[in-house]
Amino acid sequence: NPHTKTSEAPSPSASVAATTHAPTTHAKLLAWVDEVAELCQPDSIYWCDGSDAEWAELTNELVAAGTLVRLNPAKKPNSFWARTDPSDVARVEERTYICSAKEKDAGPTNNWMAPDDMKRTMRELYQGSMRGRTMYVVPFCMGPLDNENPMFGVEITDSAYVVASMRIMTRMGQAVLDKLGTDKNFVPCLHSVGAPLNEGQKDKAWPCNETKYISHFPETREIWSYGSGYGGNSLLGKKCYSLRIASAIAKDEGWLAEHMLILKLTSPKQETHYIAAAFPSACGKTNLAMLEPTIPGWKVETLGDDIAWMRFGEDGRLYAQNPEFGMFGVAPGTGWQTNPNAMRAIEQGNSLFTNVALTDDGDVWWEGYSPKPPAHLTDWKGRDWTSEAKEVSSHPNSRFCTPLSQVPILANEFDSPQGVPISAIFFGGRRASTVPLITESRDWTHGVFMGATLSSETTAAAAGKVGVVRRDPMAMLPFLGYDGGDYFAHWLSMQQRTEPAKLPRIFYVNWFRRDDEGSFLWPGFGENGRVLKWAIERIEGRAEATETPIGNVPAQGALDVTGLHLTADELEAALAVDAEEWKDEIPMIAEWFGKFGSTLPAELWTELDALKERLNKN
Ligand code: GTP
Ligand code: SPV
Ligand code: MN
Repeated sequence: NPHTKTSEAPSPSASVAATTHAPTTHAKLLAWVDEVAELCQPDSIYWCDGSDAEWAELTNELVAAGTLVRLNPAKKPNSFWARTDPSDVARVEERTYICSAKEKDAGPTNNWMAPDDMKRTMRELYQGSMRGRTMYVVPFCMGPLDNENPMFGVEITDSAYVVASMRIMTRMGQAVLDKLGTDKNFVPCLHSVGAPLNEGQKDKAWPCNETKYISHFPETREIWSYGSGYGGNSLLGKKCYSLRIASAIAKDEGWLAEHMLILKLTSPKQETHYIAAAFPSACGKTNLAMLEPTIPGWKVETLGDDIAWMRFGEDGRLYAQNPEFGMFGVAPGTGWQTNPNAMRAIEQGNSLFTNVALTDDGDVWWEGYSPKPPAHLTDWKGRDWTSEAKEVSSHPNSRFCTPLSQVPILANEFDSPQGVPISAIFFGGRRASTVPLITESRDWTHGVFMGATLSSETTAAAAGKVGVVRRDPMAMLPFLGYDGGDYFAHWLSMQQRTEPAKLPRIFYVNWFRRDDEGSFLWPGFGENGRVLKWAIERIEGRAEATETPIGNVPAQGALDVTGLHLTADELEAALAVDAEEWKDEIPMIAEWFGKFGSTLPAELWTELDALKERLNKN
């Protein structure tokens, strides 16, 4: 084994001392690593330094273990293909818990268990869970290391796949330990796949456990994850830290941790605006973040594709920063026609591909990668696949994991400790009917109402039924670290934290409205630049809008459709506000708000009443 291990003789019962050869003197960290080693009983402990040599060793080991297959370097250099256990393919919302001291603080949208009960339950599961395995210590930082207050984490995991993924997704390794010094705070993140190995037992290519817990302790800022090796369940810097724990920190400190992309938009006149957008999982964030506008002279640059942390700057504006360092993007649908910039990033290699298909010449493929599939593939379950196959070649939630530095249109400000001032916030979901292409909110409170009532059809990004309409407030339903009513109040409170005129303008979009035949009414992707243009021109007071009961929509002729092959009827259908359809939403929204009881801000009930009144006048 090429690793520097801190213990030589593995024995199932003896724990290994973390302090021996540890590359840090951080007492709290060392004590925690010791405590976890004692509990999980790994064969050895390995401290990750984040070096290229370490990546090479880890990926070699994962190839030897059968977890990864090295792709053809002529196609995807330094890249690998992974197949998960077929049961471990997405986030598990049913098994995700917010363990606040009081149940009411987790709110009606989260699973809850008392912290002590959860810890007792999980300690039993962790007992000896790393036997026969290496315990990796992964120091990481969410956001630039040069931030005034860097947000540190340390993930302990028994999965080398997780370590390799964390190296792409976060700033990770020795530089983080150096910045942590001897006493800086960090969020301890414990992860085990829950598959201990007995003496001589052969490992599986994708070890995991049927029992899964993704647990968060918002008050003590801790994360405990067990049983899954997949994405948001195991890369604990992502959803667990940067959204669930960070949202709780943000509420205490007066900022926002959101499920949002961040992009920079430059007009032909060289005016720049930064836009943040919250869409539920698999509803278009990565694609919008990397957009290539079809309208001449407009340019998009990428800052983030999944998470935005927004804090007030000295000038009273909201500044956003992407805490991540890589993309964990939905593979199906990503192709040269839809998202050429993602393809350019992937082409450079240095990526992990999970649950996509493998071509015979050692490349990856998925539905939408190219117009025609190769004659033969190995599908995500490892079976022979041809276009005659009954099932798709790639799991609908298959993913590419790629460094953001490889995005050719990455904005220079990506690494800026100040972040970027946000001009507009977009909310959006996947709705086949009712919701128009774009609506501008009347004011901040109305915009918060739009976010709080966001609805979307469920996708393959989470285990469970696909295509069911549910409320997903601010696209944060699975990621709220505290009570949703308190979260809405926190959003409303932004008006008291600055001059309201300095807050971003809020819009609501829907790329997914369909016609009677079930086809998308709006072509989407690069054409979404037209919608961004209208929003920015609204902010600058240059575009016309029509008032409707639900907000302002583009006036006739205000949306730039030059060169777009869309009939007047199709455009009208994409933009239409049907009062009858919206009246049907009212009881659903009332039921949704009713769930929150006394923590739902009265302003939101007032907004609902006002909407009802406007619809009835119509
Ligand atoms: P997460 O990573 O799960 O948070 O997803 P995301 O919000 O980043 O979604 P992503 O951009 O990966 O898109 C998900 C799916 O929606 C992909 O299959 C895309 O091809 C598809 N999609 C994205 N934008 C559009 C659009 O404008 N129109 C249509 N019709 N489909 C889109
Ligand atoms: C999402 O589901 O919103 C994702 C993928 O971005 S995961 O990392 O699995 O959460
Ligand atoms: Mn996401």
